[in-house]
Amino acid sequence: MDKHQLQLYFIAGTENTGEHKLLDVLEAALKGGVTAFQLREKGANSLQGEALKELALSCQALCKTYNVPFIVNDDIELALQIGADGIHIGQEDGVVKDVRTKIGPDMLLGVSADTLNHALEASDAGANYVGVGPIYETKTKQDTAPVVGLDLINQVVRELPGLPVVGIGGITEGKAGTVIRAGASGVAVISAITSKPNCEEAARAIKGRILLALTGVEM
Ligand code: FQP
Ligand code: MG
Repeated sequence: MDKHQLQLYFIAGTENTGEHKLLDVLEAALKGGVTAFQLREKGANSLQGEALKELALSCQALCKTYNVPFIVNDDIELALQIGADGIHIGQEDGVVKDVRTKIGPDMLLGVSADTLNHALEASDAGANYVGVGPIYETKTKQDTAPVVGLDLINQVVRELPGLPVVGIGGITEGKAGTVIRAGASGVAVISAITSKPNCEEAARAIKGRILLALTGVEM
């Protein structure tokens, strides 16, 4: 995949924004320059079945108008059913090689890695990128592994130079540049966008930090 598509990877579901607001927040984030979107519908009140499929189709259509890949979290069947651009799975969501077989060669496959070994395995099994984290403490997700920090990004980039890495977990506008300088191709955020009153400006500000760090000018 083109690693530039991972520069600012926005993740959200209705628990992060409220059901009626998700599409508004997504559109604002897209206007602000996010380069990928992952629909992560989780939590006690999460949409299921037809309602989830309709939401996914709306998000997909919106992403398409901005030419941004639409990626589904966890739900391989849904991703296949609607022809999503990609699927993201964690270590507990399936065997990476089996998922690759199921989705075929063309759909993007992202895999969470909280060790170097996870990243090596994911790469071997046909992952297009790995999500490495949590880089910092986060309150958005409850069941996170201990913080892995920037060292793991460094390590993965060194050992697997061809595999794009996305940093995730507790990344704010102020920290985005540091994550990029550690070698990540991009950063993934939820609350750094959804918790802000102006999501478009929040996205634009983070994107600015990322682009600056990628040019190396500020170093
Ligand atoms: N990295 C990324 C990405 N997206 C994610 N959703 C995760 C990591 C976490 O399965 P997982 O994946 O450990 O937890 P959950 O399914 O609750 O999100 F790289 F895409 F930013
Ligand atoms: Mg998962």
